[in-house]
Amino acid sequence: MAINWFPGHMVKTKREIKENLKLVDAVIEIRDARIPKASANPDIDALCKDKPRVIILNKSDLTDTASTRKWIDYLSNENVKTIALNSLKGDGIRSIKPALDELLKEKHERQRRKGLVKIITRVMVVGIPNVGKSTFINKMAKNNIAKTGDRPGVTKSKQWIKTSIGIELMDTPGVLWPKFEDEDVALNLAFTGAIKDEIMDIEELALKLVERLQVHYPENLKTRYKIENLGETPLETLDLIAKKRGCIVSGGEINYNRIAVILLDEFRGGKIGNITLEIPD
Ligand SMILES: Nc1nc2c(ncn2[C@@H]2O[C@H](COP(=O)(O)OP(=O)(O)OP(=O)(O)O)[C@@H](O)[C@H]2O)c(=O)[nH]1
Ligand SMILES: [Mg+2]
Repeated sequence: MAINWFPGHMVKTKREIKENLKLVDAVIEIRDARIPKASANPDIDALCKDKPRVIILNKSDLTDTASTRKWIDYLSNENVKTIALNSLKGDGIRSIKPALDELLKEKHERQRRKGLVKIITRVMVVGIPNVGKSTFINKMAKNNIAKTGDRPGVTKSKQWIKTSIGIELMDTPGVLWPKFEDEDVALNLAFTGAIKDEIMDIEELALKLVERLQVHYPENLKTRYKIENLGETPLETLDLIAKKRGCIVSGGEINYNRIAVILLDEFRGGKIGNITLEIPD
């Protein structure tokens, strides 16, 4: 499936990240726990390689716990701490400060030796569009300062936000790389809402999602749409789902656009169940 992506302001953002890195002690990279690989921007990896980093697997309320645990083990190392989070509810949010303190232990000790009493940790929050950066920041600040929304591209420019626990957070617009080499990566990003629906063929996208779920999570599809036997092909299954949802126009034709919107919406909202689309290599 061709996704014509025009990077536009994303290029500018990349340059800004480089500049902003000079202003911070650490980086919090937010990924989507349903797609920890596809949601890791390779640019961010390279740009942030010299900074202590916390990787947040956000929206972990939408994934299956066993897979998330595997990802935590897989991604963590000496310089990177990985934490699963539900930023909407705040589950896991209390482990952020200890993780940063641990990563910055030596720096903080140096600062204390120099007589600094009040240590402020400045952190840049980065991640692809729509992963929940602003939601996370609001939770940390116990305040809805940063604007959030259920579509990519809500945050337009950087903004500093203070918390009461000595951490200052820089909210940034989501960055996505300009070209998707791997179709699975592009699809995973599209399924979870990191790419604007307007630039995609959502009927085809919905069909691809059915194809994926039919292989890896057939029971979830059956339960959600009350279907006893899924179709032989993804299209047959999509038709069954459409009929169950009454997406039929006069003459018995299926309204594919309507069922595509419903299906993607329900998947993104976790209504089809706890689903992880990628497992560690
Ligand atoms: N289920 C679930 N939804 C979340 C979570 N965190 C954020 N969301 C939702 O994800 C959507 C995007 O959140 P934002 O905080 O605006 O994302 P962002 O990364 O700042 O997006 P941009 O500014 O567009 O790059 C919103 O609808 C949030 O309510 C989470 O942990 N779980
Ligand atoms: Mg935002």
